[in-house]
Amino acid sequence: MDYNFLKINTSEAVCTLTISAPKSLNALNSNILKEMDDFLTHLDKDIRVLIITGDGEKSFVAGADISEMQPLNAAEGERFGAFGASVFRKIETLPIPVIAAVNGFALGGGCELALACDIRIASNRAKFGQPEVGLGIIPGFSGTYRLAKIAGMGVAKELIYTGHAIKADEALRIGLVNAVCEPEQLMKEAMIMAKRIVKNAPIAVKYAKECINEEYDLPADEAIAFESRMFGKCFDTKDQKAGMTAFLTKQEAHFTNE
Ligand code: CO8
Repeated sequence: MDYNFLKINTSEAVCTLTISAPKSLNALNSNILKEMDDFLTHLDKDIRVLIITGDGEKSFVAGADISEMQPLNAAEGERFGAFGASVFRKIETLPIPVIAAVNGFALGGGCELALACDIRIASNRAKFGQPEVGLGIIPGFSGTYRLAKIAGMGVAKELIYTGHAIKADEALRIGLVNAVCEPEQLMKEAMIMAKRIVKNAPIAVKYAKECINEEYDLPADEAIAFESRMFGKCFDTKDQKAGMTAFLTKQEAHFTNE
């Protein structure tokens, strides 16, 4: 599929996906969501970290496209929401870490996109918010679910009921983002984080993501048992032997993703 709204750049196993619809501040319409879905479905197996960002200096993603949503009826609204949610779920369950590099407005669906990523790094110009109730709707790309998980129920209720947007430093304070930096440093910081991940054993990173995602909703005993099973599976990999042998022989580990 040819992409009209996505720019893709891969370097040293790190892929950067830039959402590009500058006229609408990268608002997500169904064509962009379809392109993202296709991109995620066909992501090259050699990619070890995905960075998602928005084109331009002003906006990460300014939400779902309001002009496309305005005429929808209930069934169409549900379909649009469910499709966007399924694309974001693909991001959340991708077998590699995904970093959101939030360069500007992350509002509505844009905030929800960032929430679906594993790690969020923001420029100090970024703004986060869920303004949906001011438009007569609620967050529809799983924001009511993930915002409460990531920032806590009290924060989620405040942000969603008020529609108030917060700056990056406040997002950092409430745990919505992992780090804040100068705008010029954003992609560099995201790349530093990505490379820290890439140097580790890929299967172990994949299992760690699966554990953290799966265990969150499980009762303690089931979560601990799940981790034990995944921990055991690591010993079936060549990379476990390579990593531990390298440590014991005081050499650098070379992982082969096996
Ligand atoms: N949708 C469509 N167009 C948009 C959007 C958007 N979300 N955001 C900005 N644009 C367009 C503007 O209409 C404008 O277009 P034009 O130049 O043709 O008038 C252009 O982008 C530039 O925007 P502004 O002139 O408004 O730029 P400002 O710097 O003055 O303001 C803001 C920037 C604050 C980001 C402002 O544009 C804004 O408030 N945008 C809307 C933000 C918003 O409400 N987002 C939430 C949308 S709802 C949502 O995301 C729900 C997700 C779940 C969907 C479930 C499906 C059913």
